Amino acid sequence: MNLKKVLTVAGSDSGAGAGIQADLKTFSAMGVYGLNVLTAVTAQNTASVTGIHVIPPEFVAKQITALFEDMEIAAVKTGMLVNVDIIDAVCEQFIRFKAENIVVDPVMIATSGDHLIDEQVENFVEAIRNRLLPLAFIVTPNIPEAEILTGRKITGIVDMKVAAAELQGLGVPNVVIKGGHLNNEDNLVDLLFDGNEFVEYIGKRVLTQNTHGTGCTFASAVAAGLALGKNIKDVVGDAKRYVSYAMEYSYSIGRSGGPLNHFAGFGRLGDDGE
Ligand code: PXL
Repeated sequence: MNLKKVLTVAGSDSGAGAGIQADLKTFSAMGVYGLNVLTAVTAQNTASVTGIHVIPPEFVAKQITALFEDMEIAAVKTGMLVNVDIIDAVCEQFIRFKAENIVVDPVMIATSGDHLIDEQVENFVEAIRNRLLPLAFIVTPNIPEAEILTGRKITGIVDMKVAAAELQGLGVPNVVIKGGHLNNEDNLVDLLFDGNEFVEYIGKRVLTQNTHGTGCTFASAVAAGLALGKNIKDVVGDAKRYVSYAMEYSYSIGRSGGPLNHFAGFGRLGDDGE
């Protein structure tokens, strides 16, 4: 059977809009088999994160080991990694099992503004830059994350290119910076740098407050595309279109930003987001 297996190493969102839940829905929608390793369980709804229960790093490693010992994994996505000890444990297992097609979503702050790391930011950033990124195939920061990772202010496409080139210099072959947080126009630009050229993906801004889980969904769609053997330029374009469509038909549930409709376009499930 040629079913591709894709692993997410991330946190659980009890509201099921982001984290592991968004990742598994994305994998299912894209026709790959999703595996999941939990780093943390969050108590959260559409409005805020009210608690984080961290999984011990040894147990994160144990989950990864159980999966790689059993099957071939075509791509891996990392999301909420919480602290440096978990980053180290995850890197160690990725090296041990020669994990391929690693997609790093450098999650630090939730859409709601709540912190998802339990660590000094400088130490966390140092571990992502120097230990995780050299193992990765692509990193997918949004503007605030790219600013934290590079220490540079990003106000437009020129700054995005400088930041992307700097991150690529850390040893990750591909960098995509998502431009959604530059809220100056109707159109927004995501930028891919593959070490040779910059590719700009221009999309229409989807006017919705239901953006919970967009970053997780984008990175998971990238991982699924890589697992299916597509080239990186197509993978990024497809992931962007997938997220936009899921936002267009998103669900207005809860009192704040609702979740995406990961199955928009799948017949009745995607009717109207009601
Ligand atoms: O979008 C970042 C993110 C990642 N992981 C978990 C989250 C969120 C945002 O809410 O809850 C578990």
